[in-house]
Amino acid sequence: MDGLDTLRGRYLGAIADAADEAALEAVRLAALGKKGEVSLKMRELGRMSPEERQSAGPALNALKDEIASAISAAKAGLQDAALAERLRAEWLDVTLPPRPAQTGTIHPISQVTEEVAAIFGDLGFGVAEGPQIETDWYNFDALNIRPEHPARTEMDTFYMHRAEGDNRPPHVLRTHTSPVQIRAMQAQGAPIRVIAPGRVYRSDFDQTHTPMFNQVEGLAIDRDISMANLKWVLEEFFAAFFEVDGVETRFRASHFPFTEPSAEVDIRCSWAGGQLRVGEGDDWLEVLGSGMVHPHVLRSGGIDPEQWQGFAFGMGIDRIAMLKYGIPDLRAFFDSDLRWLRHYGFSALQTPTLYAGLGA
Ligand code: 2U9
Repeated sequence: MDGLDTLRGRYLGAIADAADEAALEAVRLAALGKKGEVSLKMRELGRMSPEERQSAGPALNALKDEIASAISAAKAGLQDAALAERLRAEWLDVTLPPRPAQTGTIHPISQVTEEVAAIFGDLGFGVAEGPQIETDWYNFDALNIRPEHPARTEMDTFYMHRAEGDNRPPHVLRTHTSPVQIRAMQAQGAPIRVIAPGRVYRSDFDQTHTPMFNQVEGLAIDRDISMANLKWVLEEFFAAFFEVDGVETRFRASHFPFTEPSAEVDIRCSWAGGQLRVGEGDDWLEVLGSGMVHPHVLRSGGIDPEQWQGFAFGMGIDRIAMLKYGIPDLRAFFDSDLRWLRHYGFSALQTPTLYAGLGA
């Protein structure tokens, strides 16, 4: 059959020149595809005399097989080359020494936040989070803090700038994490047990106050929760946090707009030799504010105070971190001084858990 040698030469050449699998596939279609040149020639066989067909048929079949096997061989060659290139590029020296030891540390505030979450998690509390920029409703009104309350003045609260004509409600940097718990009550309803750790902002700066600090608040609402449950939870918490067998608490009557009755809570301690020991001695350390959630506040969270009641508390994370880890100056928390962080920081590989030790 005429032209078979030409076809053979052209396609075997194209196969040898194909640089990748896509090019090979193009050659296959051009030769052996439905409308490929070899396939069209096969169709011509039908129109030939039996004698012609007898010689052309085997020749065409042989050409078809030769092209097909040349394509397979070229494909295998390309795949081998690709694998060899990958092996060359992804080469790994397993005898290299390990990277130098980690130099970064976990900030004591992050560490203590994790410790607090681990302890309250064990007591059945979830962790809730919320925005740091809040409406004045969530930060104040929902918490029964009236418009004339001094905490709402610009002396104490950072108000977000409002352009003239902006009719949105005033926004503030949250002054406590309580709005998180209002949002949690609205989202989950009762019963509920959550803690809300996070950054809060007050316009205050001196030796013992920074304009941003960290708080953790807790909330437990159920049918018959009382101050007795609060006392037990707090004593469990402080014993676990300070890693001692037991801690006695002392409740002193106080007043907050969001709780009624309210109490400030002290823990028994000793300062013998200038060193704090929690759970022993004759001194008392004020650590916390607390109380039974005010009915108005439950209503703000969409919870019926005729059906549900519960306790809430709040404490400064920075303060309990200073007490536990003997950190003398609050402002050092926010200096980003690497020497300080190396000294007071924690290993990233030691997550606080109750079974492996909190601050180990
Ligand atoms: C809801 C209802 C009530 C949280 C509470 C305190 C008392 C308190 C201070 C401790 C030191 C703030 O960081 S601090 O300056 N907090 O005394 N906080 S009761 O009460 C709530 C919270 C949320 C819905």
